[in-house]
Amino acid sequence: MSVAAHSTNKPKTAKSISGTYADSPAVKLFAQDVAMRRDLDPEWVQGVFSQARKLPQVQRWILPPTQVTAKNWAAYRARFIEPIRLKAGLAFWNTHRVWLDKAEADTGVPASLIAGILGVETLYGRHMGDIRVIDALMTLTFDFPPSHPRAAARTEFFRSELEQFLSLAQRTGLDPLQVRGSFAGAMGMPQFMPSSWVKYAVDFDGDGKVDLWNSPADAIGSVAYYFKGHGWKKEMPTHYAVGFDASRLQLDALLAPDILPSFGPARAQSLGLVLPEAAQQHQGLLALIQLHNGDPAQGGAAPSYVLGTDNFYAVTRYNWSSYYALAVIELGEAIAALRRSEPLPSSLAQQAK
Ligand SMILES: [Ca+2]
Repeated sequence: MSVAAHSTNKPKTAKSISGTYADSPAVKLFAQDVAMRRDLDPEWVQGVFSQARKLPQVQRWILPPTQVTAKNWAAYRARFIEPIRLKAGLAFWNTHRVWLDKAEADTGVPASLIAGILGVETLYGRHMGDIRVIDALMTLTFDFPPSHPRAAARTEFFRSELEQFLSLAQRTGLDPLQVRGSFAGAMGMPQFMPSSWVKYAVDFDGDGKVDLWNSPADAIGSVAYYFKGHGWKKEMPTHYAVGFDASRLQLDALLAPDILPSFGPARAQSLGLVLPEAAQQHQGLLALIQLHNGDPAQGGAAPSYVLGTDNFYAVTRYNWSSYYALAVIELGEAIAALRRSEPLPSSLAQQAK
């Protein structure tokens, strides 16, 4: 009997169980623990866990890229501020302007920022992810790749998200075996992780349930409340343009705190920055945000710089990247300009027609 023939004669049950978590003692122990702490039915929790599947592709996708290419703001920006997203954003804003206006009035978070987030995250609900969230979160909790540089901390993070996902499903009547999202477990038009859903998601259209997949109103309101919860300051700009006085520039000192606003306008100027009038009057601290445009040694352009405020920092709480934050902000501003029928920068005007 060949090996192949032998393997096809395996009992069917063995095949159906492989790649699941049904027989894992660690999972059973965790199920009991979660059920007790979260006041859930232990049999229900174990039943859900035992139907989850380990996804090897999730283990691969969670790893940092092996080939590190130089960061490139111009290229990153071009991925998001492009004709399809601009058009979809304009249509979304026109269709749902009542909810965007209400969100801005309730929280002070600009409609443009909300439109920018939903555009960058999912192209206004077109790409919300089709991985079962339970499979993603179980894989990242019980089979997180040990080669990841922060494996222990990330495992802990996903364990907590898994718990909150179950608790949320139980509370809201969502079927945890049906819910789909990104490979990291982010859900709906705004790609909320379970913990963000628990803390910030709102029933903005008042139909009695929070639905971040099918209710643009709920998605809009939830993004606004996410930023309100992360310290959004009404009327404050996200960033200013900035120049340099080469004669007294201390770039290392300015870049040391990274994206965390750390310098008052006077201090920023003493370290060699040239601030526009509005930034000189800014009430609060500023950060010098550096965005690389490829490796200058390989023919890349010089970096781009902006002065970030506390509100720029708040945008990075959605996704911890200054490139992400500025893309979101600029996409929202470009759509706002389209709504006002203002001419776009020439690079976009042709494309957006
Ligand atoms: Ca709702």
